[in-house]
Amino acid sequence: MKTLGEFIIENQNQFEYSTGELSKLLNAIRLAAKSVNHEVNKAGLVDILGVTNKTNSSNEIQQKLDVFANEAFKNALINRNIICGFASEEEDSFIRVLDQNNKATNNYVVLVDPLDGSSNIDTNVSVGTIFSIYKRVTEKGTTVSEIDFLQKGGNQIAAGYILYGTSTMLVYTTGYGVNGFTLNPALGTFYLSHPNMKFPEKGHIYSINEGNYNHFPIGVKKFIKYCQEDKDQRPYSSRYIGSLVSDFHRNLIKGGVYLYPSTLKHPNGKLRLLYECNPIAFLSEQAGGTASNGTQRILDIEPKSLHQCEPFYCGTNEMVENIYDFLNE
Ligand code: AHM
Ligand code: MG
Repeated sequence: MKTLGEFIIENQNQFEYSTGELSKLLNAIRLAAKSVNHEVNKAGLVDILGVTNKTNSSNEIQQKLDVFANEAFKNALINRNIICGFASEEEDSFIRVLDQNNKATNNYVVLVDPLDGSSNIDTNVSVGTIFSIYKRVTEKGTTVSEIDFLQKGGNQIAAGYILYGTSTMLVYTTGYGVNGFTLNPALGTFYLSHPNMKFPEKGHIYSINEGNYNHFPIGVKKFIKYCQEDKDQRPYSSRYIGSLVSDFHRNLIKGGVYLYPSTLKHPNGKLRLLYECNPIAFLSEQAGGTASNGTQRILDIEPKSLHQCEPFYCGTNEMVENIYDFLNE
């Protein structure tokens, strides 16, 4: 079976800009993923469970593993002189990265959600990391500015996630389909286990935090009732882990849709456009699915701020279209 390292090298000529640079970058992500995986797997044995006394940019309490994962990805990427900028769900602002000559000569900026679904850590439920890579729009050599990060998702060069689940997987796309790699923990090597991942044509699963039902838009309520009807091949199954990466991964393999609409507490939805919606939307489209905020394709949205939220509907084409129709009736 092919390793992730071999796969990256074999496919590096797919990049029109620079070959080696993006490969190095993906290798740094692979390394950070292994380090976070190692730490996540020790949860319960060492003092890594629980919360810190800090909050992140969205005013959410940070878990200790949130902080560890953020540092792991930040260090792996910044110390290797391969990026010119870094932004994270756990940081208030973006970070400018300079080379040894005090210039920003690299081409790419990376955005991460270091530990998605982190409220699940303390109960041994799967969590993930999400990453997204763009080519800078400002001139090479100058320091990066916010516009390098506020690009629409359609500009992504690569995106992916690591799922720390029953097994650990790294799934990514560079715009040429989606490929999944499973970590062999004994060898510390990722192997290509899921080549060319595609959503099944028909989905039978819907994933939503139904506790917020009373506050959902009427179209979402109608969609839920539609899923529950005794008709055709319905009712569909309701499955919600509360970790986007895990819910998306299951829906990608089995066929389904993930919804995070506007709620009372989160009027624009809870998921962050840059760190969560865009990378998952890119993967989704590359796997033959769709991602929308209910009125617009996610990858067409022009971001206005680093931590902007959007309602998120993502999965098989038919199911997302169905939601879109109910919302726009
Ligand atoms: P996080 O990045 O702070 O963990 O938040 C994102 C997570 C998603 O992974 C998950 O789908 C959602 O928040 C769960 O939210 P809720 O508990 O409101 O259902
Ligand atoms: Mg998250």
